[in-house]
Amino acid sequence: MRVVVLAGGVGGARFLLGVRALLDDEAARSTSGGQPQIQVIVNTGDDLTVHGLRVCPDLDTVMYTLGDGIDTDRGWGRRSESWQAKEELAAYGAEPFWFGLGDRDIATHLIRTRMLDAGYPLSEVTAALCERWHLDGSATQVQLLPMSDQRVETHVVCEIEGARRVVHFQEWWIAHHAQPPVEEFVFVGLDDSLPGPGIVEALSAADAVLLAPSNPVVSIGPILAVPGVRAALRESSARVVGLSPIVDGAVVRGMADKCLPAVGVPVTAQGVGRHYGPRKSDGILDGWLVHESDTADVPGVEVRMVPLLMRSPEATIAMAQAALDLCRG
Ligand code: FO1
Repeated sequence: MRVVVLAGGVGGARFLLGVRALLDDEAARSTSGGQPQIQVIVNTGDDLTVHGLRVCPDLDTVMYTLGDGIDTDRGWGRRSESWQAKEELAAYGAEPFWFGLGDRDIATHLIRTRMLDAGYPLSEVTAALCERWHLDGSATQVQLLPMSDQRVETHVVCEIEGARRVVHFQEWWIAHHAQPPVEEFVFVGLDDSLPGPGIVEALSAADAVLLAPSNPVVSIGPILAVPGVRAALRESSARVVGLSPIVDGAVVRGMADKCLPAVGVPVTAQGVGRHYGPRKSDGILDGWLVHESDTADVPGVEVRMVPLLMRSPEATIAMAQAALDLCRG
């Protein structure tokens, strides 16, 4: 079975652990012997350059999570991390002070930056980095596909201390705690971007396409905005099922509740489902999973209510099961 998952950072990475475990279980029980595959289309709009290093937060969060190197409390960066380099940089007065560069994490950025400078595209850099992390499950092959090899960066037009400013998403999110009211999110470089290698093929060959419970605006949004991705998804012969990131009327983690109003979408499971829209008309969804306590009427989309809190590996596997069941119709 070939499953394509569109994902951002922390929530998407956690969900992928459930998808991989489920496909491993199914492979162990089935006699067909087919090797299940997950291809993750990952948001790169969060990417930024700090201290001369190219950092890809969502790619790294997915890679570290599936490779079991993630710090599970933070949800990002490495377990058993230290911050010596960060402290030394601050002692030199080297900005930005607000970005947490961990000593172990820096090795990833050094290799990525060196390979990018040598002319390797981000997709090949990502494949090289993933070699070390052994993302495959006991039976399931896992491949990370950056949404584009061209740079696309999410910048935020917002008001800071009374002045209209445009800052990188990471600065808005980390330095300003997503507090400045957002006028607009701008995906810089989008017009010159192409779907990353393998993305159109993956969507065309998929047996199921899932939208992880990631931020619809700054994680799933940039992926769908890359010219050609949305069309390829709509043309896929697979059913497309999304999982609501708004659970029990609230955001589980992250800042989707600060992002959705900026694009005029209510912070509800129904609002996000309607924002994605039915594939039968000009949207992208065939199915939409909402939490058991939420209601959602999304015309043209089959809605099911299931537990959507990833409280345990079993709960996450059950979510993946519900999503694939809805894909299988
Ligand atoms: N998030 C923070 O809240 N503070 C940080 O200092 C921080 C540093 C950081 C470094 C590398 C990385 O891969 C992620 C990092 N994050 C940090 C998380 C990141 O901002 C978010 O996970 C995503 O970009 C939003 O989905």
